Amino acid sequence: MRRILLLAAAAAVGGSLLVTAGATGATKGGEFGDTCAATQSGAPFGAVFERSHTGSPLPLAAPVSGVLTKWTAYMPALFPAEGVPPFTVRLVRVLGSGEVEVTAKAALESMKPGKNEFETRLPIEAGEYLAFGSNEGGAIVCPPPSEEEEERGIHAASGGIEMPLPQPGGKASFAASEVRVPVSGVIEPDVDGDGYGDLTQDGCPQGAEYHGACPVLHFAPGYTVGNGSVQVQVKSSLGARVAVTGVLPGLGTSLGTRKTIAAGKLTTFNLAIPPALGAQLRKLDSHKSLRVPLVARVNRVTGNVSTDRMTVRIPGRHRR
Ligand SMILES: [Ca+2]
Repeated sequence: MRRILLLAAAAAVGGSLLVTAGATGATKGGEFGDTCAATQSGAPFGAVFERSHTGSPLPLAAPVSGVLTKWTAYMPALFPAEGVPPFTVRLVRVLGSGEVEVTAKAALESMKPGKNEFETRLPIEAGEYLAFGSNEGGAIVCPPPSEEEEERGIHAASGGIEMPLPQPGGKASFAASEVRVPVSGVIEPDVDGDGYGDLTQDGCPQGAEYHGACPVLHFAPGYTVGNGSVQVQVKSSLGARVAVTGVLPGLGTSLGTRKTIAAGKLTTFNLAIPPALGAQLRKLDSHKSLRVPLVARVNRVTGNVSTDRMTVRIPGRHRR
């Protein structure tokens, strides 16, 4: 007993290290499917998807759009080691009475007894279902509600798809069934729309062009003020399209330029001094200077993750 308690505590600590508070809520919101443990195989379909089940703790259809990042199959505790073909899930959308379209398909996986968890990365739309099956037929399912459960008003509705199962983009007819389907899935948001789940798969959910870390930008501390321009240098941790801009306080005008820079190399940006700024500088005593705040920003990365800031001082040009 003591051993079991210790293991449970270790699992709780491990779990809390892996998920942040925000991720927990989002992951919970994105769980769907049925966690019933399969007890029977050989349902006369290639794949089955569950549409409803009275009192189901989870929604059966995808509750939100995003990326399917994980799917879990709950196999019988006693399960033959051999002779079971690999299984997978297809995402299906019900088109009308008795027809589905397959929108995506995960990799085929070998099943072991009990809980089987698999990572995946499939775009999913709200309302789609997980259809569980193998390429060789003989779906593994949970039994339909018992007579006694039906008397208590518990019903299940599912759709059975016959062989051969369609590939993504294909359509198939389905037959109504009352079996339950032992698979659940986790959906993560994909705000940048790059097909990587923003919580666990996307190192840069602020920009669709980056899936690892977002680029990190740095201004070199020095800069040069010329007659018609200001030169600054910027370095990026990754190749990136970078814009350097400055807003001139009180002038309502801005300076800026953009270029594509290679990873890890200081690159010069030449910021032309606009006429309005030139005019102001000619009125400003040469022993004074104008402070212009600059910001470097990676194109199409939102927020402040891929930005750096510096202020340049541009001396006045009025000599008495
Ligand atoms: Ca993403």
